Amino acid sequence: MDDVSYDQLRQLVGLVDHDSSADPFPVKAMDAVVFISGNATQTAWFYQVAFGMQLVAYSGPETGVPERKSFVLKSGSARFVINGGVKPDSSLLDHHRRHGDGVIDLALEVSDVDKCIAHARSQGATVLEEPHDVSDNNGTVRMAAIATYGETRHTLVDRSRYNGPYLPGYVAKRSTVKRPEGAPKRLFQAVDHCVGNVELGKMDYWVEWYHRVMGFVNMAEFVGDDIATEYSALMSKVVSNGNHRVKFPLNEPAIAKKKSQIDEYLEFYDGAGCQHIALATNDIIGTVTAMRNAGVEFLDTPDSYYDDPELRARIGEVRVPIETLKEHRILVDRDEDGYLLQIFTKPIGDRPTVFYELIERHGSLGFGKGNFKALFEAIEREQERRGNL
Ligand code: TYF
Ligand code: FE
Repeated sequence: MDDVSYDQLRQLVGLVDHDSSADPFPVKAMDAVVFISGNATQTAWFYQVAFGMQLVAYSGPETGVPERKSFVLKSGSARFVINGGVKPDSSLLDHHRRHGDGVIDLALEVSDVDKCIAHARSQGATVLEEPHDVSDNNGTVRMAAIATYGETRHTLVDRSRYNGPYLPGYVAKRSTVKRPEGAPKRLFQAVDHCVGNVELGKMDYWVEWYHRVMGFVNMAEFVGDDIATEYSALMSKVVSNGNHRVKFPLNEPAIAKKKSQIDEYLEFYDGAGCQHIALATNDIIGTVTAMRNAGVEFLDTPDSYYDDPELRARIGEVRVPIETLKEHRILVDRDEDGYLLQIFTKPIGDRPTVFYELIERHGSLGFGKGNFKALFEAIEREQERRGNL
């Protein structure tokens, strides 16, 4: 898988052993995170400069697609596709007018598109695109699509008979951006999880939908009533495929003392959608340093977080001194399986909607539950600065 081995992925995203032969909707991996941008040309440049991604493929007016431009970027096994409208009547621009920059498609790699669609349909899912083949001289891809929360979709892709740079119709295209001296070769190796924000009262509906339609299972970590009213202002559950390669936390707003960050998202995105993408790195310090040097802004964590003796006792030994984590504002959490390091960017676009997480796992299969209090307080400080609290 693009020079990220299964063993590396096991550590990076916390895989568990799973026999998928009886799965009703077997999912191999994320195929791509697909975005709409108000300016794909410049957004593709942003991901190369600030996220160190490599441009690998392109389609647009020059390749016979007059209505839109699509840039395909990679970092290890992670693939992003950035779409922008060219023709004023492009349907992409209608989506962008309403939601702004964001994720339109969490595309999944599957080995049997027809089997997945048959199962999804039998469970009441909305089929947006029937299974069909697309071909060029690099081979054939079988694809289909189903609707998930909001106006987000899951395209299903079987690329086992294809060896082009992305999909038929795309041409190979290389980055002209040079990696800064001393920066890591790659800033991240995989997508760890993709989080959906859904409307109040809809979280359990979507958790159940992922069980029923895609055979996903619940992961242990959740934010319940107790944490929600105390400080998080959100409820959250996590669903994943059998081996945890694909993990989808789902958040809904909670009625708490302050306006929920999820309500802020739903207001500015104008509905349910993808909130954050967590990127797995094996060198979070190198990654954060390179991204900060390129101008990416991260949430700030107060000194008191690092000076808290309870935290220090709970965390024990991690691969770097706590002082180093403090210097970079990286959060740390430990559970029975191991520990993880994580940090969150501020929203990356104009609207307070989509942001990123960097995560370095050392055995932990969690999502940083021990950091929720510090994290949600940091998010609320930003909400306040935006005048949305
Ligand atoms: O994905 C997760 O569940 C963690 C925790 O606005 C989290 O990263 C949840 C909500 C949020 C930020 C982080
Ligand atoms: Fe996360």
